[in-house]
Amino acid sequence: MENCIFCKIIAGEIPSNKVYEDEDMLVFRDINPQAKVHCLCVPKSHFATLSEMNEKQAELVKKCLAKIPEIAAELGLSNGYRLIINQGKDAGQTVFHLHIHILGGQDLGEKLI
Ligand code: DGP
Repeated sequence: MENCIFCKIIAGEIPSNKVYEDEDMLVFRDINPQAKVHCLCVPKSHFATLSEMNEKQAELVKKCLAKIPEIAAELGLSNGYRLIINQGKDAGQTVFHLHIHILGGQDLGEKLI
Protein backbone atom coordinates (compact mmCIF):
# COMPACT_ATOMS: atom_id res chain seq x y z
CA MET A 1 0.00 0.00 0.00
CA GLU A 2 1.43 3.32 -1.09
CA ASN A 3 2.25 5.82 1.64
CA CYS A 4 1.86 3.28 4.43
CA ILE A 5 4.86 3.51 6.74
CA PHE A 6 4.49 -0.08 7.96
CA CYS A 7 4.28 -1.41 4.39
CA LYS A 8 7.52 0.49 3.72
CA ILE A 9 9.11 -1.08 6.82
CA ILE A 10 7.91 -4.53 5.68
CA ALA A 11 9.36 -3.88 2.21
CA GLY A 12 12.68 -2.82 3.78
CA GLU A 13 12.37 0.70 2.36
CA ILE A 14 12.47 2.14 5.89
CA PRO A 15 14.86 0.55 8.40
CA SER A 16 13.56 -1.02 11.60
CA ASN A 17 14.94 -2.88 14.56
CA LYS A 18 13.55 -6.34 13.73
CA VAL A 19 12.78 -8.88 16.42
CA TYR A 20 11.06 -11.58 14.34
CA GLU A 21 10.00 -12.10 10.76
CA ASP A 22 8.30 -14.80 8.74
CA GLU A 23 6.23 -14.83 5.53
CA ASP A 24 3.14 -13.50 7.30
CA MET A 25 4.32 -11.07 9.99
CA LEU A 26 7.05 -8.71 11.10
CA VAL A 27 7.83 -7.77 14.70
CA PHE A 28 10.03 -4.74 15.32
CA ARG A 29 10.82 -2.28 18.13
CA ASP A 30 8.55 0.75 18.39
CA ILE A 31 10.34 4.00 17.51
CA ASN A 32 8.74 5.73 20.50
CA PRO A 33 8.74 3.09 23.26
CA GLN A 34 6.10 3.41 25.99
CA ALA A 35 7.67 0.66 28.14
CA LYS A 36 11.11 -0.88 28.59
CA VAL A 37 10.13 -3.39 25.93
CA HIS A 38 7.77 -2.10 23.26
CA CYS A 39 7.43 -3.95 19.97
CA LEU A 40 4.89 -3.93 17.17
CA CYS A 41 3.62 -7.14 15.61
CA VAL A 42 2.45 -6.31 12.09
CA PRO A 43 0.72 -8.66 9.65
CA LYS A 44 2.34 -8.23 6.25
CA SER A 45 -1.01 -7.90 4.49
CA HIS A 46 -2.20 -4.28 4.54
CA PHE A 47 -5.48 -3.46 6.25
CA ALA A 48 -6.17 -0.51 8.48
CA THR A 49 -8.44 -1.82 11.22
CA LEU A 50 -10.19 -4.96 12.42
CA SER A 51 -13.38 -3.81 10.70
CA GLU A 52 -11.59 -3.84 7.33
CA MET A 53 -10.13 -7.29 7.88
CA ASN A 54 -11.14 -10.13 5.55
CA GLU A 55 -11.13 -13.82 6.48
CA LYS A 56 -7.63 -14.46 5.14
CA GLN A 57 -6.30 -11.50 7.12
CA ALA A 58 -8.13 -12.75 10.22
CA GLU A 59 -6.11 -15.95 9.86
CA LEU A 60 -2.94 -13.82 9.83
CA VAL A 61 -3.97 -12.06 13.04
CA LYS A 62 -4.66 -15.48 14.58
CA LYS A 63 -1.17 -16.54 13.52
CA CYS A 64 0.31 -13.38 15.06
CA LEU A 65 -1.48 -14.05 18.36
CA ALA A 66 -0.31 -17.65 18.35
CA LYS A 67 3.29 -16.59 17.74
CA ILE A 68 3.44 -13.72 20.26
CA PRO A 69 4.02 -15.90 23.38
CA GLU A 70 7.11 -17.38 21.74
CA ILE A 71 8.38 -13.92 20.74
CA ALA A 72 7.61 -12.57 24.23
CA ALA A 73 9.64 -15.39 25.77
CA GLU A 74 12.56 -14.50 23.49
CA LEU A 75 12.21 -10.88 24.58
CA GLY A 76 12.51 -12.02 28.20
CA LEU A 77 8.95 -11.08 29.16
CA SER A 78 8.61 -13.96 31.59
CA ASN A 79 6.69 -11.82 34.12
CA GLY A 80 3.99 -10.96 31.60
CA TYR A 81 3.21 -8.35 28.99
CA ARG A 82 0.34 -6.32 27.60
CA LEU A 83 -1.07 -6.42 24.06
CA ILE A 84 -2.88 -3.40 22.63
CA ILE A 85 -4.58 -2.88 19.27
CA ASN A 86 -5.60 0.75 18.80
CA GLN A 87 -8.64 1.11 16.54
CA GLY A 88 -9.39 4.51 15.05
CA LYS A 89 -9.27 8.09 16.23
CA ASP A 90 -10.62 7.72 19.76
CA ALA A 91 -8.04 5.01 20.47
CA GLY A 92 -5.27 7.27 19.19
CA GLN A 93 -4.42 5.09 16.19
CA THR A 94 -1.79 6.93 14.16
CA VAL A 95 -0.63 4.27 11.71
CA PHE A 96 -3.49 2.79 9.70
CA HIS A 97 -2.00 -0.64 9.11
CA LEU A 98 -3.21 -3.04 11.77
CA HIS A 99 -0.60 -3.71 14.43
CA ILE A 100 -0.43 -5.28 17.86
CA HIS A 101 1.60 -3.43 20.49
CA ILE A 102 3.61 -5.75 22.78
CA LEU A 103 4.51 -3.92 25.99
CA GLY A 104 6.48 -5.25 28.93
CA GLY A 105 9.83 -5.51 30.65
CA GLN A 106 8.49 -3.64 33.69
CA ASP A 107 5.46 -3.47 35.99
CA LEU A 108 2.83 -1.85 33.74
CA GLY A 109 0.41 -1.25 36.60
CA GLU A 110 -3.31 -1.83 36.58
CA LYS A 111 -4.39 1.30 34.70
CA LEU A 112 -5.74 1.00 31.18
CA ILE A 113 -6.92 -2.56 31.77
P1 DGP B 1 -0.79 3.49 17.03
O1 DGP B 1 -1.06 4.67 17.91
O2 DGP B 1 -1.40 2.21 17.63
O3 DGP B 1 -1.18 3.70 15.59
O4 DGP B 1 0.79 3.28 17.11
C1 DGP B 1 1.68 3.44 16.06
C2 DGP B 1 3.05 3.19 16.62
O5 DGP B 1 3.96 3.11 15.53
C3 DGP B 1 3.59 4.28 17.54
O6 DGP B 1 3.77 3.72 18.85
C4 DGP B 1 4.91 4.70 16.94
C5 DGP B 1 5.20 3.61 15.94
N1 DGP B 1 5.87 4.08 14.75
C6 DGP B 1 5.44 5.04 13.89
N2 DGP B 1 6.32 5.20 12.89
C7 DGP B 1 7.31 4.30 13.11
C8 DGP B 1 8.51 3.98 12.40
O7 DGP B 1 8.84 4.54 11.35
N3 DGP B 1 9.29 3.00 12.93
C9 DGP B 1 8.95 2.35 14.09
N4 DGP B 1 9.80 1.42 14.54
N5 DGP B 1 7.84 2.62 14.78
C10 DGP B 1 7.03 3.59 14.28
